[in-house]
Amino acid sequence: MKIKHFLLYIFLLVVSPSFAQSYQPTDGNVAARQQFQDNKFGLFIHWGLFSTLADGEWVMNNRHIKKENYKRQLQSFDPVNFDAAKWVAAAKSAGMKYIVFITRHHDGFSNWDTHYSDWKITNTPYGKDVLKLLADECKKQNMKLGLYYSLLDWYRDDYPHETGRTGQETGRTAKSNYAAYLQFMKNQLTELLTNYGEIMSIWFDGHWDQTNVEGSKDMSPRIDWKYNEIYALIHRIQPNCLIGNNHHLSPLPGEDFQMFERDLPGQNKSGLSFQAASESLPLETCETMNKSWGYNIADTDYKTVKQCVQYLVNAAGRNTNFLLNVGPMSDGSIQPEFTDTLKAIGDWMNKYGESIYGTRGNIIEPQDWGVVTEKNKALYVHLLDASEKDYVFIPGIKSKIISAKLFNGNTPLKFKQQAEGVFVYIKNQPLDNTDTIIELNQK
Ligand code: FHN
Repeated sequence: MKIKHFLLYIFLLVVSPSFAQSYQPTDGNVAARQQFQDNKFGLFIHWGLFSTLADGEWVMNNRHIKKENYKRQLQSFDPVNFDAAKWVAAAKSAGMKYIVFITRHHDGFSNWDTHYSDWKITNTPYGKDVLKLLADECKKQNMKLGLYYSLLDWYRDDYPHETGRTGQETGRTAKSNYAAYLQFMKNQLTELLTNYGEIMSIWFDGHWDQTNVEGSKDMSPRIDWKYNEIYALIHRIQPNCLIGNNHHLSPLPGEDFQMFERDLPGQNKSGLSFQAASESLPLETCETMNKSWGYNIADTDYKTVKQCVQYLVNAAGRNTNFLLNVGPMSDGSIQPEFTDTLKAIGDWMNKYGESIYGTRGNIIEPQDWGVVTEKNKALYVHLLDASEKDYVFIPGIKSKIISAKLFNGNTPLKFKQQAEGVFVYIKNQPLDNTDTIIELNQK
């Protein structure tokens, strides 16, 4: 570790605890966390100027495009088929209760009419403030709205690009100035939290640009992001707004929820999730419907409805929300492969949502056969493995079980409760290939 980084790390260690002690979420914030957990399921929308190149949201970095050249896409971004009502309806059709929208991704392009940059949607031929249109529509359709905001910027000179892991080839030569960049972010966040109504969450991303790769021994940041100032500003303007930061680390002081990317808590398939799950904060995991976040014309590796539903159930069983992504096309429409899947998930949620919404997970450890969720007196045993069995054994249930039935059709099931757990007998019962739900009622 360089001496400069070491000193910064020590500084953060000293400063953070005092900040941790000073942040007390308001009652409204605590209630918002619970509401967030009850809602369980949201739509992530990766969309912006990058969508015009149809090669994912990292296209500027991956194709080594200089900002002077990338800038030309401003002329090409004319999302004439953008219809906020359709986006919100797509989320509703899946049974989703919230949307998290990219306000500004790593290419630095702002999807709203910011006063602090010309690099924005209102300077395209389209000219409209899509965030305003989306926020109004969410309000109308009773859909919560969270805002993704990239801390990392491949476009601005004042972002500390010299120490960044990415964005090294966008042609920036001027020296960075974090104080100026921080002020810019504060100004933008103030706009976002002042002009667009109630904001459910600010979803930060990009911290990892200023650390070693995930899993390294030294994960200290190369800059002091001054999160204490950023987070305090957000909570001052909207105390109920939930702050989450996709830094791929354990939660930092001042954060209200923890997110995982392409992993359920406890897994690390993505190589990004070395951090343990918080035991006190709400959890969320996000995943793509194909392999890309932003629109990618060549990516047809679509997940099945079953995969998406099982991911949602697996997340709920781990007390975790699921944020499922779509990357709309540059014309503003969402491709039918995505809307069809959303609708099919919604059909499943219409039948079985009772065992997901408002539940809590981590009742027992995830098992080979699936997971358990709980609401009031009901335990929902989600049997995700449809291979023939005579019984399911649910370990570690301490409460007294008074009845067991198949959720679908209400067929009563025989069961036996012992000190080590509950056996539910399912021989010859119809098993669902996606999720067979057994409802246990507790005394
Ligand atoms: O670099 C981003 C990526 O484009 C996408 O936004 C995901 C969503 O979780 N987060 C970052 C990678 O960790």
